[in-house]
Parts: sequence; C-alpha cells; structure tokens
Amino acid sequence: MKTALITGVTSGFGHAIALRLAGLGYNLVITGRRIDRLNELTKQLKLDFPVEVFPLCFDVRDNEACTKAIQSLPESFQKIDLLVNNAGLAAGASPFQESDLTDFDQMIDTNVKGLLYMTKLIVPGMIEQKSGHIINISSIAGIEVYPNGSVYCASKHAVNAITKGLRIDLIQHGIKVSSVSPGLAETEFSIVRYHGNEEKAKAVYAGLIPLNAEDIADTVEFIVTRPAHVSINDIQINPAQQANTYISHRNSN
Ligand code: NDP
Ligand code: 8X3
Repeated sequence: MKTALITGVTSGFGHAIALRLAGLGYNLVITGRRIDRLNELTKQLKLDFPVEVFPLCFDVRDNEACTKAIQSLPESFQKIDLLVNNAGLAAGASPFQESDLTDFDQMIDTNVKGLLYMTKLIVPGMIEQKSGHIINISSIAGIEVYPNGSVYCASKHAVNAITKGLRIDLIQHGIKVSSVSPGLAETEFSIVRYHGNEEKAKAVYAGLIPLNAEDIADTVEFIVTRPAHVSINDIQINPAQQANTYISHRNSN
C-alpha cells in the first residue's frame, strides 16, 4: 500500500483530497494546525476506509515543528510515496501600499517557506526509494497577477518556479512533480483572506458557480492514477464561468 502525506487537511481541498486518496487505498499522514478537526477526520477516515491514518498537528511555517513532526512518524509511515503540498492561504486583498506586512509574512512563510520545509524533509526518502510524486497546490494566481493580490500572486508564482525546478532536479531519481492551479473555488479560503468577514467572502463567488473541493480531489485523483510512464505536469482548472482572473461571466440576479 502507498502512503500519502497531505498538508492542510482540516478544511477545503486538503480535506477532500484526504478522503479521495483514502478511497484509492492510500495510507495517510494528515496535517494541519486545528487538532479537533484533525482528530475528527482521522476518526472518519479510519471508520470509512480500510487504511492507516497518522495525524500530525503543526504549523508549516515552523521548520523545527515540521522536522519534529516528520521525525515522530512511526516506521510504517516513514516511506512517503506521495506528498501533497496543499496548506496555504491568502491574507488580505488590498492594494500593496495599504496592505499589512504581517499578512505578507504569513503568505510567504506558509505558501512558499512551508512548502519548501516540507518538501526538503520528504525528498531524501523519495530519492532513497528512487520513486515518489509531489503535487503542489498552486493557483491561477501563480499564472496571472491581479489587483490587490501582489503578494499572494507572488507566493504562487514562487510555487510554480519551485515546481518546475524540482521537476528538473528530481527527474533523475524517478520522482514526478505536478502542480494544480485552480481558479475561484469556494472553501474557507475567502473567509480566511477577508479575516473572517463572511459577507465579503461570499461576494467573491456571487453570480457564478465556483469550483468546490471535490473538483480539486477529482484533479488529484486523475494525476495519481496515470500509468507510471506518464507525468501530468501542470493542470489549470477554472469554473466554467471564469475565463481568467479578470473575466467571469456572472449571473445578474
Ligand atoms: P482552506 O482555508 O479551506 O484550507 C486551507 C488549509 O491550509 C487548512 O487545512 C489549514 O489548516 C491549512 N493551513 C493554512 N495555514 C497553515 C499553516 N501555517 N500550517 C499548517 N497548515 C496550514 O483553503 P483551500 O482549501 O481553498 O486552500 C488550499 C490550497 O489551495 C491553498 O494553498 C490555496 O492557496 C490554494 N488555492 C485555493 C483556491 C480557492 O479559491 N479556494 C484557488 C487556488 C488555490 P489549519 O488552519 O488547521 O492549519
Ligand atoms: C485562489 C484563487 O482567484 O483568488 O488561489 O487567486 S484566486
């Protein structure tokens, strides 16, 4: 049986990806900061699927915490076949000059440095076993830059550069590296971005049917179920009503 480590399973994409991979028969290492949600998901996964699950509660911004968490894995969970770097966020949606530096730090530290810390910890094992797959959850924000999103977009552009670099450096070790770049998707993402303002968060999706977490789990399932000789490098997925960052066809009522 293969083992997948997914970061950020306490909500949204990560939660759906965990359930989907369990359905595909992966044993799981699941991570996040909210212990109650982590424990609840662990219980659900163990009840619903014949898989082993090991929850790890830590903040991906803290390299020491990441290292301790990975070192604490029991032997049966130490061989990671699939790493899904999903934990991430946008914080704030204001012009650069009006934005808060702590929001900048949080996005760069989570989306870029957290992803680097986790990848650095998992890659040596994959090199040793001469196989593995890393899926980075990026964003349409890694492809286009939109108003009031400079640092979030920068963080996801960085994710794309890291993805491409890893793909080049790890190919000799039989490790696949993929990215998934969703457009508008309704999870807790916008509530987090607007610091808990649910009205502003809801308005992001007004007049269109956004992607949902299951759509992203579908995409991850497609990527991991290709034959060994096929690598899905990058997938960009949008709601049917979103052409790009700037053009969405929204219903008027
Ligand atoms: P959610 O807010 O629903 O989920 C984010 C997850 O990331 C949570 O499980 C959260 O767990 C975890 N997380 C955030 N910060 C940290 C941290 N410092 N340490 C550990 N875990 C952390 O958002 P989504 O599911 O939508 O987002 C998942 C990924 O998808 C992100 O990388 C996001 O940028 C990307 N994305 C989202 C899109 C969208 O429109 N929704 C579109 C494109 C990409 P906890 O709080 O428990 O730590
Ligand atoms: C989240 C999607 O459009 O807000 O990554 O950048 S968007």
